[in-house]
Amino acid sequence: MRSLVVSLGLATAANAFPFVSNMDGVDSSLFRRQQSGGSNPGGPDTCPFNANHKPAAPFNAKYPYNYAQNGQKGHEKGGYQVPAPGDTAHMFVAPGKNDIRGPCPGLNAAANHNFLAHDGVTTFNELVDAQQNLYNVGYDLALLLAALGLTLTDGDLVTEKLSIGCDATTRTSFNPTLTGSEPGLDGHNKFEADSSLTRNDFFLGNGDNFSFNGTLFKMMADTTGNNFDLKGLAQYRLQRYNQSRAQNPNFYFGPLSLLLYGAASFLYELMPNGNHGYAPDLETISSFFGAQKQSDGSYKFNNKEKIPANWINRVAPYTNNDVTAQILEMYLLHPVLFGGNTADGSFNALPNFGSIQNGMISPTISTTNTACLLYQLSTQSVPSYLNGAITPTITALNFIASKVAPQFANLGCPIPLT
Ligand code: HEM
Ligand SMILES: *[C@@H]1O[C@H](CO)[C@@H](O)[C@H](O)[C@H]1NC(C)=O
Ligand SMILES: *[C@@H]1O[C@H](CO)[C@@H](O)[C@H](O)[C@H]1NC(C)=O
Ligand SMILES: CC(=O)N[C@H]1CO[C@H](CO)[C@@H](O)[C@@H]1O
Repeated sequence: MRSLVVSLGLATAANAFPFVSNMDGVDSSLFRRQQSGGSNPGGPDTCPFNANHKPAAPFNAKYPYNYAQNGQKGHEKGGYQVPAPGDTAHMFVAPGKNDIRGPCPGLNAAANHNFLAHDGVTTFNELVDAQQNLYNVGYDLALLLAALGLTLTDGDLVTEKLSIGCDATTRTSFNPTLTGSEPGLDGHNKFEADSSLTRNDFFLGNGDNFSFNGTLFKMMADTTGNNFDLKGLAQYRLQRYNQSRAQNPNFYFGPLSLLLYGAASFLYELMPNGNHGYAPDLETISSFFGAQKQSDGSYKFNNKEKIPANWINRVAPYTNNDVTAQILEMYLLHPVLFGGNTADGSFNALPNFGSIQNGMISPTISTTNTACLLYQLSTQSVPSYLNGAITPTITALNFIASKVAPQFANLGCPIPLT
């Protein structure tokens, strides 16, 4: 009943990474390092438990936002203030010690404003509604991200529940014995990847790759000149790639890392404030990230990932096509090799995967490949670290087929048969 199979067998490894089978003494401890079970950071033992789970606050007739509810398509018309003046149901409430928060500032802020369940145990429908009502994410992208969240992290495809941070299997799973653990968004190398903007690499953080790191936030602010735009973030992503590749012996930059470019685009596409001329400025970005500047110029996390005051969301919906275009543009400003560091200290390029050929995305990538770029991540076996692959199960493919595929069918993406 697990939504994904992480195959670690050598046969699969040899398939996904032909060079692995030629390597002496493949270190099998590398397999285990990705599991954040038990009392490890992100594991179930230390994951907060809120006995008083309350679902997200839905919109109401007085404060309708984008009219998105029950996972359905809303109006896709932004340009309004969030939270609406007077709407106490979506006021900021800082997370308590029993609330789960994770690696995504966008979802953390949504939970702090009750657009997602405040305890951080959310559902597919809440994710789809919140993205539309709060950020004016287009329906197609809202569906894709929510589906990736559920399937790539072993969220529960029966209850459609997902933890936005650590392992909360006892609350997300319909039957923990059958499903096994559902690690939530903290789960490494599925959705959570190395060389994030403000999170440590899994290996460098002793397994904590989801907490805010103020040194990295400062580096991002400095590199972009406090203006978190496409050019600046492209440069910063290159710096982070270089840094991880040089310092993290277990660095892995696989196809899912494409999502990091997508997330970086959210800073200048989804977070900017209409009352600031939609500039991705320091004040706005600091508020969403909960980054508090100290008197010595450094940054500390204030545990208040918050929609800025008097914030007006974007006018046009941010769609699949929009985010794909930004991912490609940002990557192509500073193209880097996909692949990973290996035990012998060398770097191995990723074998061909979709639009990634010879370890790179070509600037002449075809229109179809472009459109299908993100869809492939949800429907194909994705190389996950050097000796494994994440293979969607039939259940996951069925889930994707019912939720997401209709949006892609007419783009000509290969729809897998289940
Ligand atoms: C269902 C929808 C979403 C899911 C499942 C999701 C999940 C994630 C995950 C797992 C990460 C960590 C990736 C990594 O660093 O390795 C992440 C990062 C990020 N997300 Fe989301 N996200 C969603 C929607 C959003 C939205 C709507 C926004 C913006 C408003 C957003 C903004 C960001 C940003 C800026 C980062 C980068 C943080 C950093 O690297 O420091 N996300 N998201
Ligand atoms: C934050 O990131 C920097 C740069 O990678 C690193 O040196 C530092 O140890 C990290 N801090 C924490 C608290 O993990
Ligand atoms: C990243 O590394 C490449 C190759 O080593 C180098 O050419 C480039 O200058 C580096 N860039 C940054 C921003 O660190
Ligand atoms: C296990 C571990 O190293 N945790 C650290 C990760 O980073 C945060 C800050 O970003 C620290 O507070 C943790 O101690």
